[in-house]
Amino acid sequence: MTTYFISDLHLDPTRPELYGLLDDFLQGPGKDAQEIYILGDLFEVWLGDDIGLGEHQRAIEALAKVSQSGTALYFMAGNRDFLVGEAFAKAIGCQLLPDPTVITLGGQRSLLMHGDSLCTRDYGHTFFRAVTRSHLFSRFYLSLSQDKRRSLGYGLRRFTKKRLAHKSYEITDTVHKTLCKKLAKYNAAFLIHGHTHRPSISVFNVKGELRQTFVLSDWHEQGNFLRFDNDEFELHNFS
Ligand SMILES: [Mn+2]
Repeated sequence: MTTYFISDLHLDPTRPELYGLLDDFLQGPGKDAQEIYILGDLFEVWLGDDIGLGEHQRAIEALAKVSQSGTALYFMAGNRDFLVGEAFAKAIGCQLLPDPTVITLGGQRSLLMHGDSLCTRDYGHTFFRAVTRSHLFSRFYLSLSQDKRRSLGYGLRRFTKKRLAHKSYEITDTVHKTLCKKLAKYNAAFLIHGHTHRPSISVFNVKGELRQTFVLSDWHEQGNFLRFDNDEFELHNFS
């Protein structure tokens, strides 16, 4: 079984080259994928399926083609596209996954997350996450007109971008203690996540057992993926 993990493409209609990079991945390095896990922030912003499916049509069609050809697609939402819904899942032919999700890789329990919930030093985001990830919030937001959702959504993005520029490296990074707690709680050998845009592979000891963490990169001039096959992980950039 050849499995790929990608995240943080931040697809944005004002940056068409990113859609090109997704096409390159699906027709290039990801061509032999039997499974593709998308671990959040596939889109820079998702304002509801009715808006998003139109705005990101190019990516929707590319992903639908892949699932139609027999590759299993899985999608976990990130902090920018958490309003992805059933219409999106149907359009690309994927299964929506909760955050976190445990899967088995080479017989080992593997924890998949977007990663923002590991940044527990970022109180601002932790609060924002708690408020916006409630059913009440999404019901309210999705009941607004498309125009209202656009102005609120883009306004919020401008606000969070400005805030992020003032946050320190430590605040926006994952917290080691939180990470260890999660690995222990889910009894997982591996943790795979994105969000921080700080690609790395690290090994450490949690309660006497070695655990391994894989952090995916965001996509800009280059794309990035983690590949698992024959009990081996490879973290790669491509362009
Ligand atoms: Mn994120």
